[in-house]
Amino acid sequence: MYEHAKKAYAAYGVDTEKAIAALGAIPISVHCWQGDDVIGLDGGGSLSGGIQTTGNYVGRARDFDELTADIEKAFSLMPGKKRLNLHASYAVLGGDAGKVDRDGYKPEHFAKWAAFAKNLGFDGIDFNPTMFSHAMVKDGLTLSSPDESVRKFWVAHCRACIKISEYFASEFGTPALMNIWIPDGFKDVPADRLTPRLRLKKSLDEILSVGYDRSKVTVAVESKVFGIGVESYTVGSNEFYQNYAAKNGICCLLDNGHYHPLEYVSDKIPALLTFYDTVALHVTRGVRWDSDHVVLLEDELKEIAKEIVRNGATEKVKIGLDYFDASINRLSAWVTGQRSMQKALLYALLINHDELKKLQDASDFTALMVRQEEYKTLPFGAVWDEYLRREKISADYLSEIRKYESDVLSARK
Ligand code: RNT
Ligand code: ZN
Repeated sequence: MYEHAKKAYAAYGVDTEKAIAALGAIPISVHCWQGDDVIGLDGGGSLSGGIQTTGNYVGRARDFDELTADIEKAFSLMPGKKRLNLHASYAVLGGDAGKVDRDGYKPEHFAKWAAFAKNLGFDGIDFNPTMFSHAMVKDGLTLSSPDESVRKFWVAHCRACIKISEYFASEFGTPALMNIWIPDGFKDVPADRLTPRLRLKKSLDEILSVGYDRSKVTVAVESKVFGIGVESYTVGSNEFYQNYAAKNGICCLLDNGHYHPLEYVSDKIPALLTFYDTVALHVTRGVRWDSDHVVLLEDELKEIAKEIVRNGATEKVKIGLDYFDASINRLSAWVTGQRSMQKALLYALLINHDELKKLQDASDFTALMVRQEEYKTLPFGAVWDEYLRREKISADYLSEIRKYESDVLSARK
């Protein structure tokens, strides 16, 4: 079947061998937080900050050993190059538990993660300050808080996180992305939309002044349109962060659940690539809202992948995953989402973009439409199966996961 597919694609001027090789080299940063419903290990206990997991499927990972066991199993079923995306709330505090708070976290609190990820051959670790699920989130505010002790606490946390990101970059020899997302906003109509943003700007300035090696750490800022309980105003809006990033030489992170449902993040990628060397993504699937459903091979995901591939931006665009489903087997959720991203990238790599671009420039929109439709029924699945075979990954992950569920997860009650 692969030989047949190879010929079918060759007729379009597409080399399936090149596509397979290119796919294996594109890193995907896989989030650790699908395994435990974004609870973390540092005592937060429950999720807050306008984000939510729903469902109560058996087997949530409750500690470092369970979470790493699940990551090891799930990641073994994911093809391609993988990075681990960690949140600060996954600190392994050991004897420092109860003594050190998030403003004092150090690389040593993440040494176990670095060792674990190295052992499994990950490309690197990306990092995120955790500014939710914590007592110092006051009235829903962090970096934009009018309470100086709150604002300063979170500035210190982010500064600490930059140092931890730098540590990960040094350990792995690959740059780490450090993404800042805050829940700050208001449920109802605010009286002042400017001052909180001025405070957020000041906080970001103070964070970046920590002094760090920009070749090792890429700081990103993630905007959002609204969250649960903060529907009327979000301090870290799209315009706010895009301007901040542009003026300060940092990176924008686009989460495709964070815009109005009629906006497309696929279209925002080339807009940002016009101006930025690096663009970061949180790939998710919003169903009617920012619901963070498991990523599936849908049209918008294919469009996102096309924008990365056809603009030669596989190194510029940092692909990260961000979804959390607690209503189904969490490992299956993890693997399905990661494989969907890989499939979308492969789909995009199996298109003769030069030909399509020429048709566009020649205003031959008739042929352009016909060609694009033809790609949809080419034997994509045969190339995908061949890719999995070469990655030594079984196409069937469901039975592996079911076995893990009965052997390991079902005992977690
Ligand atoms: C929330 C943001 C944020 C989080 C993770 C856990 O709306 O998308 O990225 O989902 O950091
Ligand atoms: Zn996100």
